[in-house]
Parts: sequence; C-alpha cells; structure tokens
Amino acid sequence: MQMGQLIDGQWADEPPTARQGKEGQFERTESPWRDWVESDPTAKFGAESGRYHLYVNVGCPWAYRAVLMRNLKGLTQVISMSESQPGMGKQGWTFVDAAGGSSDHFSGVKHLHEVYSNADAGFTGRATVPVLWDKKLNTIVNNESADILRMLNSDFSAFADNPVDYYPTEQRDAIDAMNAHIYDGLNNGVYRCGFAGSQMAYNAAYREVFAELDRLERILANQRFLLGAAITESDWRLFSTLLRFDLAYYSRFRCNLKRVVDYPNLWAYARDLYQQPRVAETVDWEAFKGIYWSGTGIIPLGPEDDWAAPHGRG
Ligand SMILES: N[C@@H](CCC(=O)N[C@@H](CS)C(=O)NCC(=O)O)C(=O)O
Repeated sequence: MQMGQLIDGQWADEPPTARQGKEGQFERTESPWRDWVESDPTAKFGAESGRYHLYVNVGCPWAYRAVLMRNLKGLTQVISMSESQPGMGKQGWTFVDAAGGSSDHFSGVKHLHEVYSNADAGFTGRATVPVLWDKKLNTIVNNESADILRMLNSDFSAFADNPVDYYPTEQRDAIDAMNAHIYDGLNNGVYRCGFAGSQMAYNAAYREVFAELDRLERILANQRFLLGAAITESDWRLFSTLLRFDLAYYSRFRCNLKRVVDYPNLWAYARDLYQQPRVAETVDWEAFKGIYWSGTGIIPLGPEDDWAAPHGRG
C-alpha cells in the first residue's frame, strides 16, 4: 500500500513522519481537523440540509462508521457523499470513473489530497478518510470519524428521519468508557497487529485483540447489546470492526487465533446488528476486501459467512 502524504500542500510519495515507536509499535496520527457542526443554525458550522459533504472509502472501518450512521439516521438526502476507489493509488485515495474523469460529482477532485489542499494550501499531513466538508465556507470541518459519527447522531437531529439517539445523555459515560476499551483492544488493536514493525509489538497487540474479543464475548452472553437492551454508538463502532475481522484482520493483519464466527455470542450479535433496518445496504463486501487486499493484486474469494442467518437474540 502506498502511504504518501501532503507536505506544504504538495503530494509526496514517501511519508517523512514515521508511525512507529521505538519498539516497532504502530502509532496512529491524531486527526488534525476537529471543528464541530452544531445544531444551532447560527453557529459557524450550523447544521443545514445540503451544506455538508462526506468523502469516504467504504472499505475503511473509520469512514464506514460515518457512512453507516448517515444511513441509519436517514441523512442521505441531507449530507452528500463521494466514495473513493477501494485501493490506494500512488497519490492516495482516488475518485476516478471508468472514462478516467473524476467520480466525485460534487467538487470534481480526482484525489483526496486535493480536498485537503483546497482547505489549506499549505497543509502537511496525511489525507485520510473520512472528511466532512463544508460547502458554504469551503473548508474541512472535521476528519475524525469518532467526531463525525457523533455529529451525525446528535447534531443533525432536526433533519434525521430516525429519532433514535445512539448517544443518550444518561449513558454517555458508559458509552465513552466502552468506546475507549474497544478502540484500544480492537478497532485500533487490529491495526497495531497489522502495522506492527517488530515481533514484540505484534505479539503484544495480538494478545490484546483476543483479550478484548473474549471480554466482549462474556458481556454479550448476558445482554443483547454492549450496554443493555438498546443499541448505542458503541455497538456500531464495534460492528464496523467485526464486519472486517474474518475477511481481513484474521488473515492479512495476522489476528489469527480465532475468527468472529468462532465466538457464539459475538457472531450472533454481529448478525443481529447486520439485520437491523438500513444496515445491510451499507455493507459492500467487495469494498471491504478491496481496501485490504487490492494492493496484493489478488482478492480472496472467501470467507462465506452467512450474515443473514437467524441470530436468535431477542
Ligand atoms: N482517526 C482517523 C483515522 C482514519 C484513517 O486512518 N483512515 C485511513 C483509511 S482506513 C486512511 O485514510 N489512510 C490514509 C493514510 O494514512 O494515508 C478516523 O477515525 O477518522
């Protein structure tokens, strides 16, 4: 996978900033754009229909959770979206159609990095998905999926046709704590396995991934969802990683002690979430495989897990 980045607004094929610590452990870069869309329409970034645009790669587990929340809340007509090609080109994520033109019908960019340099002509850093773009002020609002997910849930409620709140006030502390656990052990844990630069770093990350899956399996033995009987933001954050586990993390990222299908509660729970309204239509297995495998030249055919099988959890 090519991993270039922008330096002073220009694309450079090699990233000068290492993402590994002294022991070879993968260290994720913080997302630099952290403004917030507010439900108050008079705010700098006020929530409005038609004002914001999302740039995503559906295969990416971080971008995907924004795609999923947009669909769950019924915001597809409110926030427009451009999807990049699954695999990374020499200049990162691309938006190119079959005729070689731009597949981004909103701004006509061919590379995601142009979105970043359009927002800041001197930007230095990685061009990552997802990106939430403001069409009115012509800038990036935010490129951190955890924030975007929360804005889509909470700050666009005036435009959402699904009133379910996945981050209810009384559960916020519990959701934040659960999110932190899942992020370290699993969402980012699989990346710490896959991108480890030393055996020692990989070994440690591998153990943490399976310790976290074991912990979640125990929780889900006693309740339908992570925090009880209702789905919360934590469930959707976990779901994004579970969808990709058997087809990419197990094999390509060497998280190969067990698959999700080997955990009875987790696997039934994952199917339960998959079978919720508006979820299956966001699941694009070829895009999920594409982001992890297209760089190898051959896309695996399996696995053939049956996500539509009855889950028996109710
Ligand atoms: N913390 C960010 C991470 C996003 C991220 O790492 N996206 C990956 C794709 S899965 C990406 O665009 N990587 C491009 C690069 O690092 O050059 C978020 O959650 O939004």
